[in-house]
Amino acid sequence: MKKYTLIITSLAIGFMVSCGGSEETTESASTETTTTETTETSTTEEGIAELTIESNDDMKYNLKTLEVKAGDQVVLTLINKGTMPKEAMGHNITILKQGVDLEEYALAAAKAKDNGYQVAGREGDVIAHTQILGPGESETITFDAPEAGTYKFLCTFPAHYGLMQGDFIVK
Ligand SMILES: [Cu+2]
Repeated sequence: MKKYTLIITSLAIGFMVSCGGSEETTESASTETTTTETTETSTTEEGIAELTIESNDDMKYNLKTLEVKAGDQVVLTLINKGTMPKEAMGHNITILKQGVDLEEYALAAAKAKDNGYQVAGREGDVIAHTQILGPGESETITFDAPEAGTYKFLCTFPAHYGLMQGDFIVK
């Protein structure tokens, strides 16, 4: 635990140094080596798929596909990088079960503001979803990957699904 704290601290210092200018190049370079090792050990744990997707004010995700393995525990984080108010440009990620019509679900969800833009009574159509996130907010959801196949994900904020959708692929 103590070692971990030290690594984080040196990481932060390294970051500040590298932002400060080019004088301390040698020092920040050696810090980066440590950082890489830490990242590898924390994300390659067997059976856990850690994924991060971002949303923005252009009504877009930064990824079109998310891929995991059947049987994985999925730890999915949505980060809303936008700055516009939640009421105007909020985002979520909603992963639908197979056979659920994306457009039809999106249109029904768009009317469900009081339910976080999810359709009440149709929880069985959804594998997992985050809440609607405002600017700078993030949320991590954890769920078991469904059986192998291609599933659809979307943002259910009104009128977003046209641009904000993609494939959640389970191999
Ligand atoms: Cu959205």
